[in-house]
Amino acid sequence: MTKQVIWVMAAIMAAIILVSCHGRSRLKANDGSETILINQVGYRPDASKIALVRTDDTIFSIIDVTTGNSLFKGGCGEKMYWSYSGDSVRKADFSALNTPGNYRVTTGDNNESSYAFSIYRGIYTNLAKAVAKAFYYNRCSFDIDNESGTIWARKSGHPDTAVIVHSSAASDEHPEGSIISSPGGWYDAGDYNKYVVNSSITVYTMLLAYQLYPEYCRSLKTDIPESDNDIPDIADEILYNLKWMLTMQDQNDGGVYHKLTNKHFNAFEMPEVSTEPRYVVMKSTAATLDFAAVMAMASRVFRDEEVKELRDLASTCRRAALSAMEWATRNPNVIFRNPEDISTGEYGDTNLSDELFWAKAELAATTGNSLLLTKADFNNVTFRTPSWSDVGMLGIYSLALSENDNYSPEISLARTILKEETDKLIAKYNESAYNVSIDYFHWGSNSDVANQGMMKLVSHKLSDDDRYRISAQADLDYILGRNATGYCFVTGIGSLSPMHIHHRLSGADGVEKPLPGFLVGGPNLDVLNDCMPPVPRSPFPAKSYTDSECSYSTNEIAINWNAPLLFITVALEN
Ligand code: 9MR
Ligand code: 9MR
Repeated sequence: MTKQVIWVMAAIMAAIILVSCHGRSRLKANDGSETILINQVGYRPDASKIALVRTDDTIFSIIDVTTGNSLFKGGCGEKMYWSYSGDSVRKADFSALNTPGNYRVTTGDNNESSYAFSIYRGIYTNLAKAVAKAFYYNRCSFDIDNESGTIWARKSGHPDTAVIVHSSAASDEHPEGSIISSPGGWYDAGDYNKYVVNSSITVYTMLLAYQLYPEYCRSLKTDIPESDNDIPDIADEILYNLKWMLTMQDQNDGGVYHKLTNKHFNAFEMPEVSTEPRYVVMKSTAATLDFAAVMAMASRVFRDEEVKELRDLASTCRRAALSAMEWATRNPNVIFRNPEDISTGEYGDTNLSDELFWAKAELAATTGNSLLLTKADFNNVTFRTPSWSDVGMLGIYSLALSENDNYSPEISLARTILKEETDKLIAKYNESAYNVSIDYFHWGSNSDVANQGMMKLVSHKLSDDDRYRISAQADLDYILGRNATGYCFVTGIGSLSPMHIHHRLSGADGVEKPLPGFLVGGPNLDVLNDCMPPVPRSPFPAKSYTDSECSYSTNEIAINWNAPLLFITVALEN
């Protein structure tokens, strides 16, 4: 036999084996061609449960994975086109099935089958744990030991105890080239730098989860070195970054350095060999206002804790917030731009009205001092789904959730705005073929979905309106696989999840599996040439994703993307 004949026969054999695999009649091509899209983790018994079917079948079944029995049959909804994915889907609603178990969705004569998923109470505990623990894996200046880090144990790097003051950050007390100490905190993303703007929304989001779902957050064990102390693990994790943030404030004037960074993005190497000099760069108004906001929030959340360390920290944070606000009042428009010799992430933002509003709202909610915020402060701010550059809505959350007689009119205005914006999302969700509110796809689109879910859940907390919870569940479903790519977008979770994330720690550690619990940025069309030579990508924004290490615009991970996922996971488990 010639070589070619042997190859052809081997290919036919492989195809036969694949086709005969029980319960999975199609080879999953990992190219967005899955015919049944499903949340690959699963649901609580009382949740709404909807899969999306891409075939023309009008009937679907839910099959018990262990027995092969069909437990539920339903009709698929009407075929609906989604312009963002360029395809049509039908909804398969099996919300009525609430018996705990492990299942698949099948259609037709069971010739199409989804990935497996489960139904039970506590379904999201593993997910919440993984998503929270991802922050631990991204700790800077920290040894990830065998006990907590398992196969991802690694040496510490970037001690950041001798950080150089960049010329852009020079002051009389800290001239260019002088040294400050700023250890700890999380690496921002796939890179090894630390940015105050992005840290702020991240920490706020985690603090809000901790504040709104205290019992669950206190009970969640993430197996970190601090797990045995008397502070809940999520709070310990938050503290790791909060304490770093405090070191980014110049004690002489209250201003906050925008970032702590290498001059340029470094290679995909482990932290301990990544020894280029580190700099603090320029104080900025955005960083200082965001810092003021998150410090005010931290102070409010921790001041009533039993543990004295947390109460003391609350006082420190309050002072830090107030002095930051004073700096920002004196320097209202210091816009950050990368200095010529620095090329790492910019987190540049020219519109600071939302940052100012957020800081005022947090300080008002924390101090109750009636002079800090008026209704006029709401003017000129566009309130919408939050992102690192758009933080006005975070101030709305805090005000809407607070009670203070000094601020009754502002609080009720905040509640109105929150309801209006959430209802807009619900209207979009009701119209959407893919059962989501998202109708824009940018770098980090998955975090926009998660942040929309978070907005719905904050609204649910205030109103108990079940439409909000159901729609937030749909956002989590999207992230966990019910999207146009068919990927569960969280590493280590689900049946098809990213393996080649743009993450220096995962790329350089020699371990095949990426670090678990990270949400990738997700599909968008913002940058199509991050991979060279280019990797083929769909022209449709909701499908334009590639599980390739080079694709920083679709397959990087970031702390501000994980945080809202943690929030919705924790909230939906409650
Ligand atoms: O690794 C960097 C990632 O964290 C950033 O989000 C991204 C965009 O700023 O840039 C990545 O670094 C790339 C750099 O921009 C261009 N040269 C290749 C670098 C690694 O892929
Ligand atoms: O998340 C950021 C995204 O909104 C921007 O479009 C993009 C380009 O400016 O930068 C993203 O943030 C990256 C940061 O600049 C550097 N660390 C990695 C971040 C995630 O890709």
